[in-house]
Amino acid sequence: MSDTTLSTLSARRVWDSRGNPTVEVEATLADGSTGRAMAPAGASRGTREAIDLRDGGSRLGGMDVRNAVGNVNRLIARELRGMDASRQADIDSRLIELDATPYKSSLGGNAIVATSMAVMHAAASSAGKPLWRYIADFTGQTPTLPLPEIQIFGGGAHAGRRVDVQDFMIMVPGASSFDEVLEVTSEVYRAAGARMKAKGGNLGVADEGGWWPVFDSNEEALETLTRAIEDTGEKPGERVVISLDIAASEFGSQGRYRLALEDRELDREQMIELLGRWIDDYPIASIEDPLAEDDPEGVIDFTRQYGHRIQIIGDDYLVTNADLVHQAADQGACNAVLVKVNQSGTVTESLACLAAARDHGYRGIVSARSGETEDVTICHLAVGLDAGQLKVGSITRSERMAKWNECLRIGEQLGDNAYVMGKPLANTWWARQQEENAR
Ligand code: 2PG
Ligand code: MG
Repeated sequence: MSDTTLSTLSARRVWDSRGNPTVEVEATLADGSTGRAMAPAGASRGTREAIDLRDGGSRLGGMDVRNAVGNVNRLIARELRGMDASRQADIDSRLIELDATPYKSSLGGNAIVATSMAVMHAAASSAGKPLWRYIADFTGQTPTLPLPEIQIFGGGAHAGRRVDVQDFMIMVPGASSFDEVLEVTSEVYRAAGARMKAKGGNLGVADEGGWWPVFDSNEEALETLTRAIEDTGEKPGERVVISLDIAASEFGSQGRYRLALEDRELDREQMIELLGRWIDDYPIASIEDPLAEDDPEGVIDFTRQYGHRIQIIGDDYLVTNADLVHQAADQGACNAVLVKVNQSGTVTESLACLAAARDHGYRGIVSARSGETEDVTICHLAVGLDAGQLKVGSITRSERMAKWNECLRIGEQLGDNAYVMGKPLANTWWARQQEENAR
């Protein structure tokens, strides 16, 4: 007989993909079921996202999490004990109430998100279901595999600001299976590596496993990526498209954008014009955070001009916040939202964000952080919520591959429902290209 009463919660310090400490939580229920989850950590963070509790001081760059771990082991464990783990919304409300700050800075976003996810894992285990199935059942969604966005070149805050743009990624909406997406991506990654090698110098990788960006301009990276796609025998824009995360808040504010690599400063209009030129010249289907989070005017203007042509994702701009998604929809900013559980801080708030996106016809992209672990919870969320897309970083490094490989396993469990490719990108550059080709 399953008894989903939460009996114990315990946290430990573990380490993430950047060698920084992070929080792992284990939840145990009265029936003996257990669940475990780890907090990821961002480098390019929105100002309105949940704040991780770090100890400060000189050790470990001030990044230690002893206090956050202590908060779980003492306060959170005591306060949540006896609650029903199958009532995720109640668990998360209690966490929010206990923290009582706008950005979860008192108990720590890291302590809270690991707890929220660990409890969900334990409840799924008690129900005898894989997590994706448990999530689909309690949200009423049809589980489907997401379309991956996979990084080929890293940049911005993930590569010592060697180039301004943060993520140069590809999507393979024309693939017929998740496995085919990974195969095509691996070929493009190799081809891009060969091009970098041919330029001379040593090959390195950025934080999320994409090639280290040794370029003289942002556009050279775009050009190289397009050529790398061609090197694999693909016609860019047909089966394979480009997706960018500009992460513009990292180099822009107050409507001004400083491109350090090219040593020039653009105003809002010039920045939009530059992105527009890229959209015209390259097979770009999606752009994330095209303008800074403090530049709603720019984001709205960009969406008005290009929202019918490409997917425009709000990450730092919307910080996985349902209210901000409603507001963006009212104002005509973005047409998609990045969903990072640790940005909102709890599973329930992330679900609310995706529900808000659905209300407005915005697409949802579940996303990892640049500081990651082997935790694969987000794969199950993307599948169970039928989010449509998943962004995890590159196709190297095990904290990334753990997630892509988990999707392959889930795909086998899903059987016929495993096919979702193409659906989330209707109306994009790629879709229009397909229509034109068909004519
Ligand atoms: C982003 C993420 C992942 P970070 O900006 O989308 O690429 O980066 O986790 O550093 O915020
Ligand atoms: Mg981003």
